[in-house]
Amino acid sequence: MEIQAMVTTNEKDFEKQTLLLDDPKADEVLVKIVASGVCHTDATVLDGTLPVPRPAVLGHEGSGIVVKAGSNVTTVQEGDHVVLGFAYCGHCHNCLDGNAGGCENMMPLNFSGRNKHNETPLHTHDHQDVSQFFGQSSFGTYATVDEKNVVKVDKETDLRYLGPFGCGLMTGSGTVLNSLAPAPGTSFVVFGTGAVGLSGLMAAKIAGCDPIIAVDIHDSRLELAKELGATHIINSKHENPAEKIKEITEGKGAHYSFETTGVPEVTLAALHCLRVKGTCATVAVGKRDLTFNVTNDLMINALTLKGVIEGDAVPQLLIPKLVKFFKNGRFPVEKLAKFYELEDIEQAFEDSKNGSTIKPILILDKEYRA
Ligand code: CXF
Repeated sequence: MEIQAMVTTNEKDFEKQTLLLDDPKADEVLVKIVASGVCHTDATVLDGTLPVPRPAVLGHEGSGIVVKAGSNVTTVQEGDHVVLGFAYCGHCHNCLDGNAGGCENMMPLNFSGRNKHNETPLHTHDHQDVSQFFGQSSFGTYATVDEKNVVKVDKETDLRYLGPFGCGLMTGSGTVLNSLAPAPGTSFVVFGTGAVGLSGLMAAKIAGCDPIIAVDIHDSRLELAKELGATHIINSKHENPAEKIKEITEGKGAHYSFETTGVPEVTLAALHCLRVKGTCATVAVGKRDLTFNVTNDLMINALTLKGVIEGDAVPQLLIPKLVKFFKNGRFPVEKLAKFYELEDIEQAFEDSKNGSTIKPILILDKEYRA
């Protein structure tokens, strides 16, 4: 079928084109995309930090409605509302162990441009392959995806807000709920109050952390962090975060820190603010190297520094929980989101980069009504 998509070519970051999309195979689902979040990882593909073969259709925070399900598909049917998650193999050790975020095939399945059949369902009219991204490519009006990429959600919830649950918001909340798994009453610090950091903060509140400390360089974001549950805020332009955090935690330091910026100096601060045996989780994609002394900055305080992908989550387990939290007001994503038309994609990326919008969401189906 023909679809409209924003194509990333060698010449242009985004060009609206008509493409051909393959019908779903037996284990695949055709989804009409309603909306798609814009995530920092899309931008890291544009700047070459995490390359994807071009031409490509980016976008990996899609939400939509099932149009057709392949003959072997059992978890969704035509008309179901779905959030699209990342691609995972389902058969490696980590997938079988309940950690699809740690899928051993994560990079080829999500960044090579091809799916598990080593194919892409996207083509130009002159039969050139177009890379599929994260097994979905949600900057297009329809997507043909593997069944494991779709998570059924209830029909009452406004689908336009749910796409980011498939990546950024799952990464932030899953890192806290699954990976750090803090006990109630433990201290938590988030460095960076973008969509990932704030979803980690909301999850820390759900988990019962206290204190919850947010660190950033923008006062407006810190105010929002307070509204969402931060008990303390620190503008690291004006205060030394590690010293201030020690003060707040009676001289001991925090049990947990969550690093979302990718800035080496910030990562070091996220280690230095911890108490003995504390843990820092990082999810950031950054370009610059970090130099640190393994003995003094890590070992001597028995610290753990761990990288986390996609919140150590199985999307089918975490996303429905997040939707429940969204509906009962404990995960107020609407406070982070701003809607854009697909044609304004460049503006959406620009606003995300300059910090004026925390989570841009592109509307692909203008007719959709919640
Ligand atoms: C990505 C981050 C880089 C590794 C794969 C998963 N997460 C979200 O965009």
